[in-house]
Amino acid sequence: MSRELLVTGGAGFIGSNFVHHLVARTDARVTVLDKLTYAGNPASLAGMPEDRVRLAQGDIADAALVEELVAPMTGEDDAIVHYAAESHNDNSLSDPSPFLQTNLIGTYTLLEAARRHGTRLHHISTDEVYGDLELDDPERFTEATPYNPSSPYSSTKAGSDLLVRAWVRSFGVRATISNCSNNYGPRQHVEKFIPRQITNVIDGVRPRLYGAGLNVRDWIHADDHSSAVLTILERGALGETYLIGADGEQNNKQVVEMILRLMGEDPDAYDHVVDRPGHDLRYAIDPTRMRTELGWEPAYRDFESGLAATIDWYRGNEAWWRPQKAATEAKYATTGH
Ligand code: NAD
Ligand code: TDX
Repeated sequence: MSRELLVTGGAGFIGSNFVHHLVARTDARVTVLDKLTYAGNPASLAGMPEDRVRLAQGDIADAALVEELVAPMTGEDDAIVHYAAESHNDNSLSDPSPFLQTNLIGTYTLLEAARRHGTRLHHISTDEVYGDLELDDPERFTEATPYNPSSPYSSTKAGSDLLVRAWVRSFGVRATISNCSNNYGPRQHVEKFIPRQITNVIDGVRPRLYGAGLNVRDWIHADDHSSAVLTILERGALGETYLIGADGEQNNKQVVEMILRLMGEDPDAYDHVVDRPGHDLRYAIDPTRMRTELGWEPAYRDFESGLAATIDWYRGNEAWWRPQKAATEAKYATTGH
């Protein structure tokens, strides 16, 4: 019998990418549990076969609903793959409350269901739990780096990781954790840096760079994140944490200039705007463990060509992003970003 997976947050950017990946590479049957907040979009699951993927709209913090979905998952290989989260740092600075509810209480609710039923759980987290690095720091983040989150978003993700670790140790829950660097690719919400700038340029609006733009992010294509998560599900050791990255460090200024150049515009045609409070300077992942212990390798090795393909996707899929664009920019206008 094929494995059953409960993918939380599967109508968001990275969770939906994982569902596409599963359908193409495995015979798994998938239930997506997603609240369909402003960040969730059922159109991201368009084309998925109905006999393999079903969408349950609901909240991961709804214990009765989670119980109903997890109880029948009795196969040894069945698993919860937990992507659902409030995911945007800027939103967490305006209103932290949904971040505490979803990222902490939601994760707790899933852990309790996994504990009751002995279900495997893989928890998706972020490199932001480690805080930030200096630009010239020779060390990158590893599985041993101490937690030091900066924002309401990253502190609630850090808290969710610690809950998973405690449920492993105290209750023997069969769980793994992955902390990934910044993702890019199709179907990312237009609030995030890369799609915001691409869609601004499509609209004839100048890209907006926070502060001096020297902050560094370690970009990985979402397809590579998905292949890494599937690798951990198949070969990861229970109780362990894996860091996922693809050696993709770029500063924000370089990324904006690359977008403008790839879109046929003057690479200097952007504006510096007010910086993000508490803005992390640099993230960088050392992915050695994924490569040496699990034999995983990223497929996208050239950021510029991955970015060009992402630009093509936004050009060709305006119907997917257009409905969110005006409201997103109206929200940014209230903070000067
Ligand atoms: P996203 O905001 O695009 O998607 C999040 C999804 O979760 C949405 O579909 C939303 O409707 C759903 N959701 C929110 N609250 C919910 C709730 N209470 N119950 C059920 N569903 C709910 O986010 P993303 O960028 O796809 O990130 C997915 C995961 O990956 C998050 O856990 C995030 O912390 C992690 N992550 C993201 C990145 C990145 O670069 N975007 C990097 C590393 C890790
Ligand atoms: O308009 C912008 N201009 C700008 O300069 C926006 C939206 C962002 N930025 C900067 C801030 C960051 O240095 O670009 C960088 C990337 O910003 P975001 O896309 O907001 O991502 P970040 O804050 O780095 O967090 C992302 O990566 C880690 C995801 O949103 C998180 O969910 C993930 O955990």
